[in-house]
Amino acid sequence: MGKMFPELKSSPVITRYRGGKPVLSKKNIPYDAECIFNAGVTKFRGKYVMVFRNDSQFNGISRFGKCVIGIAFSEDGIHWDVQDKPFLTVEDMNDPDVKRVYDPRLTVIDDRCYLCFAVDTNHGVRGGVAVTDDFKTVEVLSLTVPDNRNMVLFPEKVDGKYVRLERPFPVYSRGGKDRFDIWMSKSPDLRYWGEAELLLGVEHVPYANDKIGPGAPPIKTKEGWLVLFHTVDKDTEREKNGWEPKWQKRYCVGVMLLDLENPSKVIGMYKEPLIAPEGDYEENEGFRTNVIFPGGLIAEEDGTAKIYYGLNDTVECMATAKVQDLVDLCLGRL
Ligand code: BMA
Repeated sequence: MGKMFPELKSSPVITRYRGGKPVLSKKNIPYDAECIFNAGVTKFRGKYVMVFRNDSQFNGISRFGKCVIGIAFSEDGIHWDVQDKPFLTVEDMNDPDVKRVYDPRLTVIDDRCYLCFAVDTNHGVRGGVAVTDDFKTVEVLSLTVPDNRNMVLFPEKVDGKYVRLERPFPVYSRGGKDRFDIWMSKSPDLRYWGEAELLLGVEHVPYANDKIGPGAPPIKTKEGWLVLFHTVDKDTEREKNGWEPKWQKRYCVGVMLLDLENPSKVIGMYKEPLIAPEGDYEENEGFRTNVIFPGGLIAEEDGTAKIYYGLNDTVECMATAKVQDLVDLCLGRL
């Protein structure tokens, strides 16, 4: 199992919006909704856009019968106008092999809005890249071979190529256990992906013992690409929690900085969690417990960062920080 990490705390540079209470939850959704979480958020043509995962039709034990990707718009990134209909559903994929679409991420590149999302199929989990200009029609550009997910796109080409972070989960070669890392690959056109290389392994994160994966799409700063990722530590001593019969993982947010010209080079990483689950609401309530799952990072003109995260696979929350503080944490200045 490896090392256990009993106490993990969030960095003091983080402020939880409304003390950690949701910015979006099932009560805001005009259709069948139970758990609203793991959203992707970006700013597109002057408006904030959020695409979120909505699980519904809970079986009372551990599974949901339905999962769609909903959509909401906002003028301020805080108050959300949820659209009447979901943005993307299994039916939209027109592929009988697809069973579920979820965990969307958004990146604007050259005034087009790109979506990365996870696609469960009868033959494994595939990572999708799609594009939209109007949030009504979506064109799927590529789907990975299984098993891969948690993909995020960089907001511009680097050295002439599109870049993404991704998280394959090779169980067979890793002893049948979770032990999954963050990878990077590149593309000339967002359809054909290659030049895959390992970016960050679980062993590089001092407070993870299980798996890590991309979280929010990277943002550009003067000193490097700023990346929020998720980290998992597992402790078999953890009891049943939340609505699930057994849940022994804890998800935190990590932060790292990648070289601007050569993003496969990690130039700094905060050695502790940026955000860790704390307090009763985060540690004991919801479908699962102890899950902070980042999916959106927006840098505002005043130097503030908005960090969007799914909490406990149940609601969507937000925290703020100064972008410079996040960079300074990565570079060991704080
Ligand atoms: C991961 C994914 C996420 C989820 C997380 C915590 O494996 O399924 O969608 O938020 O587990 O349950």
